[in-house]
Amino acid sequence: MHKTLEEIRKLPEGIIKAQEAFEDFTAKYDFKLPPEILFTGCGSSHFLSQLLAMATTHLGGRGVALPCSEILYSRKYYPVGNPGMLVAISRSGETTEALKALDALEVPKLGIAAYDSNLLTKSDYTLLVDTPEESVVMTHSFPAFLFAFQQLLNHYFETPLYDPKNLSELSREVLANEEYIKGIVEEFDFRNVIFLGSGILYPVALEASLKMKEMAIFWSEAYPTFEVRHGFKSVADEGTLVVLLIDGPFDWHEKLTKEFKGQGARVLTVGKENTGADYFVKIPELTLPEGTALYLPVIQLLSYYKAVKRGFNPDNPRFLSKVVKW
Ligand code: F1P
Repeated sequence: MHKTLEEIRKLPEGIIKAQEAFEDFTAKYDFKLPPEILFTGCGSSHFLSQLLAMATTHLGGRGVALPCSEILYSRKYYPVGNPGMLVAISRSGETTEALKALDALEVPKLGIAAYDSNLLTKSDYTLLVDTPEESVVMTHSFPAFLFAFQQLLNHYFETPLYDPKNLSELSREVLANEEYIKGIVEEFDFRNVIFLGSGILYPVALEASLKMKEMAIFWSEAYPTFEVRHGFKSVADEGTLVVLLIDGPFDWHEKLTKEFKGQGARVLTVGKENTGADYFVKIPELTLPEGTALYLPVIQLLSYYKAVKRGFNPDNPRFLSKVVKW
């Protein structure tokens, strides 16, 4: 079996590891999380930085996210302001740009990694989430890092903590859709895919699009949900799969589903209720942002099975390496 599939399936344990990392962190450090935080990372870790920035803003703080390279070379063009902290995310903890980004700003630094690594050595505060992965692409560590930091946010903003056991169990329910997701890929040989998500689900759509490219070497795009109607939808025809990542559906989601079906595209809705789509994967009843981690295995499995269908080895993706150094 591919290592990548094994790693995707480890999410339930990953959530528990994330909780342990959170508890270790709060036991180790006595500090207050500043309300203005700049988040950074590269690739998947950058999309995660966007999620964490949104989760921070949602709780009343101000989260801004930038890719590491933009912090290094072009930060004057962004509303970086005077952050109280830089949070740098890197699964490996060894990505060159992430290490350099830590040196670029004179503010307290918090590093998040899956390994005891240079990123953590360079950070003032370290969140080590014990989710090392054999997959080249980032899999269960992504939602695990997300959950660990969400707990930190809840702790410091004094909002109720999420229940790790519940989320872990619910992630098993989502993973139980594996055969169904495989069936979609087998039944519909789509030739492009568009991922749509709004708010905190938009970075999930971006991560989904990256997963498709990394694992399946397959063209994919991602948009804030309704933005797709403004020109981009022209590419969606009978060869297209539109993946609609939603929380609660409302009439606009149903209208959008109809619109794409009218163009001949097929729609996969991932959320609490179907929108009249061709395919539907149910995400258990958790409000966002708490339930955000539950969408990740769906988009990871979709990309994994598309890679297998196209004859690629997801454990050894073309032109990619596990750690990007320069
Ligand atoms: C960042 C990253 C991954 C990507 C690829 C190369 O790694 O860009 O997001 O999937 O494997 O590295 P990291 O800084 O999170 O270790």
